[in-house]
Parts: sequence; C-alpha cells; structure tokens
Amino acid sequence: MTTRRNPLLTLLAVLAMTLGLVSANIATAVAADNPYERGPAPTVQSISAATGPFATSSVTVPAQSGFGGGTIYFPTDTSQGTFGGVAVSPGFTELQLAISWLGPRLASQGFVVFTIDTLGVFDFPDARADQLLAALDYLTNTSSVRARVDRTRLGVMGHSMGGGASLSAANKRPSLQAAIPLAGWHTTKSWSNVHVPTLLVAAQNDAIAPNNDHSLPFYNSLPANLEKAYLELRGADHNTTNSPNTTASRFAISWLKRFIDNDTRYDQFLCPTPQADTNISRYMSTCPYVTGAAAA
Ligand code: 9J3
Repeated sequence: MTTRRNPLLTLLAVLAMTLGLVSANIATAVAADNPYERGPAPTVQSISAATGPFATSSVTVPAQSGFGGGTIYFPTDTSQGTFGGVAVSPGFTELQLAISWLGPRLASQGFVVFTIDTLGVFDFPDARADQLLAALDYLTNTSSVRARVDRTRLGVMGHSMGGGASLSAANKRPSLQAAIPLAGWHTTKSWSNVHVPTLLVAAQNDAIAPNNDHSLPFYNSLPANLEKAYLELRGADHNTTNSPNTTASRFAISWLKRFIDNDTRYDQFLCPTPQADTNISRYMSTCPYVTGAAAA
C-alpha cells in the first residue's frame, strides 16, 4: 500500500515553513535596524540599579603623557560586538576617586568607561578637555581593551571643571556622540558651536558652580536644533554627583544609550519632562528627540 500525503497537511506544512522564514526575516530586520543596541529592554528598575545587566572587569592605566592615567571599566561580554566608550574627568583638586562610582555603574549597562586622573589637580577645564580626548585616543588605540571599543561611538563626562572640560572636548571634537557635564564649571558661558548631544546635570543648591552662572547659560547657549537636556537635582549641592546618585545615573545611562547607541528604547526615561519626581527640581529638554535615532 502506498502512503499518500494528505494535501491539506502538505499545504499547512509549507505555510508553517513560510511563516517561520518570514518571521525570522522580520527578527533579523528589526535587529539590523540598530546594530548598536546592547542589553535587554530597559525598565526604570534596570536603569536605577547599582549595576546593570553586564558583568564587568577593570584594568588600571598608569599616567601617560596626555593625561594622568586611570581605570578602564568594561563589560566582559565579547559576544555582542563592540561597545561605546566614555571618558570621565574629575573636577578641580579632585582625584579619579570623585567619579569612580560611574565606572562600574555605566560599564555594567554596556559601555567601556575610562575614569581618569588629570595631569595636575589644578588643571583648568580646557586642559582637562585635551586630557579627556587623549584618554579616548589611548582607550581606542593603545589600551588592552581597545578591541572592545567602537572608536566611532564615544562620549565625555566629568564633574565641575571636568564638566566644563566635557563641553570644551565636545567643542574640539564634534564627532563625539554625547557629553554629560555634572555640576559643570567653565568661564566660557556660550557653547553655540557644540554639535554633540549634551545632558547638563545641575545641582539645585550648587554654591561653587551656581546654575545661573554655569549649567543654565550652558544649556541656553547650546544650539536650539541640538538635542540637549538640563536636569536639576533637587536639594543637591556641588559635590552630590561625587558619590552614587540614582537620578543622575539613570539620566546619564539613558543619554549615553540614546546618543552613543542610538537606542530609542531609552527615550521613555528622558521624554517627556518627568512630572512629580521629587528628586528633580527642574528639567528641560528638546523632546521628542529626532536626531541620532536608528533609521526606522
Ligand atoms: O572643578 C570644580 O570644582 C570647579 C570649581 C572651582 O572651585 O573653580 C574655582 C577656580
């Protein structure tokens, strides 16, 4: 007796295979839309946690000619390609320790983070800017983890004069993808030539870099067509961001993800203006963000 295939079952099998292929293609197409996306879909909890989804390790870098050395924190995962890189400078008289908490905090979300010491603790912002850029060059050209970093997706951060340095570095190197001054301080108030998406993290009670003289004019001077944000931490002082601060890191993670990774999954944490957040005394931004998004 011959076995005859039921034509209906054959049709169903062909349909199922076709659907499988189609859905596999859709999945590939969605992933290919943003090759820089790293890590699972974020939640308020995941961006507020002390550490994110990536296990991290670190390497110590001795002082170099262009900056004072530092520590590179990096995700140990090599299965997802490269990660964006961020250099972070401390402020006037400060050592790396002032910004060290950002190393594991940001790296565990999927970035290679270089917290640096400056050549001199009394260096002013423009000198710190050159050192941030030298640190990024070292990170991508020389460091033992250079293969883990995408040299086309880099950002800068820093506290106080290190924050002013972040603006100055963005001004000097427009190819940077993100800048985040923390209680930034600079004698230059106008940054109208900066074309790097910038998040200014300000402290409500900052007596050293008062917002009216620093973060607010910085924000207002940045071009109107640039993606920018001003986050003012309620009750904070000049040194609040020198130790772990959930609100600051939640916005910093989202900003780096949005503009270094083009990851629009993080827009929800930046836009619209957060209402009724008791940790925020003021927030301004250019929502909704239209630049730097992965092609839809
Ligand atoms: O890096 C900073 O904390 C800058 C604030 C400051 O005291 O500048 C004075 C020259």
